[in-house]
Formats: sequence, structure tokens, C-alpha cells
Amino acid sequence: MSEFHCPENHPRYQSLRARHLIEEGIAKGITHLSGLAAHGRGEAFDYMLGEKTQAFAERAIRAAAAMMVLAERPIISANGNTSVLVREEMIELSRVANAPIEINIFNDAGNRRELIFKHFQEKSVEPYGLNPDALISGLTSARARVDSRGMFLADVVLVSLEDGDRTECLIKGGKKVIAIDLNPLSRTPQMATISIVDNVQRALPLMAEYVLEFKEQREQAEQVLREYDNAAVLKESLSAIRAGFSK
Ligand code: PTJ
Repeated sequence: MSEFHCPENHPRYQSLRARHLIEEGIAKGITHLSGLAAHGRGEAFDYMLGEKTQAFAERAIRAAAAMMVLAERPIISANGNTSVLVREEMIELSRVANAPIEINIFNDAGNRRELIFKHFQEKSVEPYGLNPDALISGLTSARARVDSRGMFLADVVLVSLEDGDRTECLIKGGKKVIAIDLNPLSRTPQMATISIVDNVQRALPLMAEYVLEFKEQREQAEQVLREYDNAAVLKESLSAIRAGFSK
């Protein structure tokens, strides 16, 4: 496995480090090879967004934190990309929001679930999803396979960096979905209750900060959620990408 040699003051340090994490995840069998393509797609959108959390994304992150605090059974979904990019950040959010982590993968062959489980175990966390025993109805991909103690019972599901149609099925099943996805045109953010168009590496730590704030102010969390407009956030994110493209 290649070492990461890059001075921290290199202008592309963060981006190169993220690439290295994905590369390492693939070498360890945690991240699927297609995760590399997914990552590249995200990089392109992030570039258009100026590689920073835009105001509309921060509004969505704040609303998402409010939703996590007010939820009865929130859960954080982890796949092969997020497990290597934001393991520590997911663990911290899980701790402050009292929301378990559950492994949910699209490419469900071989021992990837076990490898992801062990990757979290290194940090003394045992996510759900090692042996899924329930199904999300209406979904034909492996993402349907969930844990009856976790995702199956959850009322709010945080999904990051994800393909496909799971969000629609979760919503049809009565759950609320918070999606983190740099491409606002993807089906996941288009269908989600709250769509965070931002890099998962920036969004999760900020969400954890807001969760801590709202835990002390539940009424304010309720107000933030009442006033939140996801359609406006999606519209603004598209304008920002268009503006970034024409620069
Ligand atoms: O581990 P598995 O088997 O569950 O597979 C995971 C991947 C990511 C391979 C799978 O879900 C996939 O193919 O996803 P897609 O369809 O490429 O979608 C990924 C979405 O995440 C795209 O819309 C990207 O723009 C977006 N994205 C990529 N990197 C980031 C991101 N969004 C937020 N933060 C990122 N760092």
C-alpha cells in the first residue's frame, strides 16, 4: 500500500489526502473500486462549489442537526467510501446525536461488511449491519438489507455519498432522510427530506457542532425545522454550481 507523502501546506493537500484515503480503502477491500469513480464525480462538483460549505449547505446542515436531535431513532448509514473518508467524524456524530452507525453497501459481495465492521472496531465502535436480518421493502439492490435493530426501526436516516433509489423507498416507508451529496441532481438529494449539497468531510463535523447546540435548545431546533425549505436549498445549490462553472 502506498504511503501518503504530501506537505500540509500544499495547495491541494485536502484533496490529495482524500484521494489517498479512498486508494487505501480500496487496497484494504473496504471501499469498492467504483468508489473511486464516485469520488471523482464528487470532486468535480466540489470544485464548482469553491470547495467550501456554502450558506445554503450550512442551512441544510443546521436543519439536519435539528432533525437528528428531535428524532426518536436516528441512524447513520456507512458505506465503503464514507467508512474511510469520515470514520472518525461519523463516530463523533454518532456519539453526540446518540445515533448508531449501520453498514449499508451497494456492492455486497465477499467480506466487505466484515472488513468495514473491523475498521470501526479498531476505534471501539461496533456498527449494525454485519449480519443484516431485515429488508427495506420496494428495493431490489443489496441496500435493502438492513438490521432489524437499526435502520429497520429508524425514523431518521442519514445517508451520504450514495447511488440510487434507496432514499425514495425509505421515504415511502415513512422515514425521513438526510442526504449528503455534492451533486444536487442525483436522485438521492432530489428525494431526500433534507439535502446537504456539500462535501461529507466538511458537513459531518459541522453537523455535530449544531447537534450539541440544539441538544440544549430543543425549541429552537423545532423552529429551525419548521422554517426550513429544502426546495429552495436545492435551487440555490444549482445556481451556485452554474456560477462556479461560468467563472
Ligand atoms: O460502498 P458501496 O458498495 O455502498 O458503494 C458506494 C458507492 C459510492 C460506490 C456507490 O454508492 C456509488 O456508485 O455512488 P454514486 O452513484 O457514484 O453516487 C455517489 C454520489 O456521491 C455522487 O453524486 C457524488 O457526486 C457524491 N459524492 C462523491 N464524493 C462525495 C460526494 N458527496 C459528498 N461528499 C463527497 N466527498
